[in-house]
Amino acid sequence: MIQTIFTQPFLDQQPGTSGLRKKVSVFQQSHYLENFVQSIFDSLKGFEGKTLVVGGDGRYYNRVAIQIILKMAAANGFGRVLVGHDGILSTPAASCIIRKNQAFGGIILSASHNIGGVKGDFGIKYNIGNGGPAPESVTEAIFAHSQTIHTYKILTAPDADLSKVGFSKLGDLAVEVIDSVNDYAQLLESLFDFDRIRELLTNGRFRLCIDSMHAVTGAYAHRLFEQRLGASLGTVQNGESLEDFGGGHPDPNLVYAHDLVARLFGDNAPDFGAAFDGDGDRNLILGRHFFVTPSDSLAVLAANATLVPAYRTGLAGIARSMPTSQAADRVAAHLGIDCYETPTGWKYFGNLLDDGKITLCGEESFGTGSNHIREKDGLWAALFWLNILAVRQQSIAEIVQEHWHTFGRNYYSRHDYENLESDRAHALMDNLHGILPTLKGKQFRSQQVSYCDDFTYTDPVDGSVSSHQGIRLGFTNGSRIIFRLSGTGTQGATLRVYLERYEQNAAYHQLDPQVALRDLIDIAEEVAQIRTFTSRATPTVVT
Ligand code: VG1
Ligand code: CO
Repeated sequence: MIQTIFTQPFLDQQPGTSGLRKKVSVFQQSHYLENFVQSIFDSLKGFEGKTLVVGGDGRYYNRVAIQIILKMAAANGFGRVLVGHDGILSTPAASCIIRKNQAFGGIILSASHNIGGVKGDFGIKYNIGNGGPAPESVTEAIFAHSQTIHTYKILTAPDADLSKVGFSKLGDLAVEVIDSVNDYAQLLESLFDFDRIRELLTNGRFRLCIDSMHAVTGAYAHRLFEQRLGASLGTVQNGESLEDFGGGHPDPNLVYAHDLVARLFGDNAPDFGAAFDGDGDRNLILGRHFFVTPSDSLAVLAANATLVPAYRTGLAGIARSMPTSQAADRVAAHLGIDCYETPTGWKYFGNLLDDGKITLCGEESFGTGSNHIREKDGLWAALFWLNILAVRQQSIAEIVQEHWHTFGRNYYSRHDYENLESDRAHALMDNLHGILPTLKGKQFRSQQVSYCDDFTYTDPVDGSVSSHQGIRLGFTNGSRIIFRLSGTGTQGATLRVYLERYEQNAAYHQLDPQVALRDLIDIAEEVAQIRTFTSRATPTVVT
């Protein structure tokens, strides 16, 4: 029976950089999830009888949320849902499945790299038919609906059995439980030279280590690396997916991927290491005693793309988010292709990919991807690197250093100040806004300001405008400092300070980025008065 339930709006359901993310306890309030799901459906038109893809990263509350969503999809008139086995789909796999089945859209349950478990975070986002995150126009419509919602529709029925692959019915809704890995693994296999990668991984010399951080990629990594590519059993560590990610923070960076970092920087280290985040869209790439900065990773992949079967004929263009370093721009200039600068968040790449303007894109926040799907893709990035290594037969360090030699090096670092009092973080940003007009032409230490603004993006495909996307300070020598507040946190505010300096002379390429960026770090403090506003002497996370 379809029931119409009366409810009252929650006023805090505004999606952030990537969907709605809140503490599990917030989602557990009665009607909270239902209100948001109904607001999604109410913002869409023409889905009657169509297919919806549903899956999540397996964190706590995933199972409960999926049952609610299925019953609401049934009550609202969807014809079919494709749901991952046990409710599991990595974010890139969900994107792949939406595209492959020409679904109307998908609902992905994840708070990505945020901690999980009963006391952790939960999240939900809607992806459109191209497989990518809904554009701002859609997320704003969802938010608007959530402000006035007074009823939602749900089917009264027993839970669907998601423990077996196969077909069942919920009212008139066809429920198809699909293998979480198959289609996605097949897609990746069609892009890369698996024979060559297999040769590398089984030559008896090359050693790799994959860290799934007890998050969603466990099953995917076992299947791809150990079963399909012949890597030895045990290659994938922390491969068992857990609802609380084993108590860890599934964020693949130098701080939180400490197990992997210890191995790759320890004695007798492997040749290659990769880690992925909670929902499998981020990647960390390490060589023996070598960290590849995500911005450099995008640039190196672009420069070597023709070594990979899927990109053999070259790239249409490249895009990077605004705070991502300009290393990729240099490769684009060299290749004679366009490079686009978008706001932070994968949703802004969708139009460029759909329109064929770009082939590769990436963000400094450990996200890299291509036109094969419409989400960033952690395993894809690791396979891309392995394909390059298999062809070039050099180490990661050699490849990156050669890259710097050819293109120069963009020293880069991001300093995060997490869990600040929201008012103080906003006061810091307001103060920056206030002084923006006075900064142009000013000299700070070795650097002179050539421009300063609050970044506004006009989408070249549909002309939509997104403003207030971060404060940029650009210097005459190409260095940059960017300030913005995170849109994915669930507690207080997080200030992100992005620092970039270009160095062409190969003789200087071996500096520690924190040393190379010293002047800019000091200027950021001087301009934004971070200590005064936040009472913090140092960042919480440096990547
Ligand atoms: C962060 C990153 C951004 C990324 C977003 C979603 O957003 O900076 O680059 O697209 O997370 O990634 P913010 O607003 O906190 O800076 V994920 O893997 O959390 O879906
Ligand atoms: Co993620």
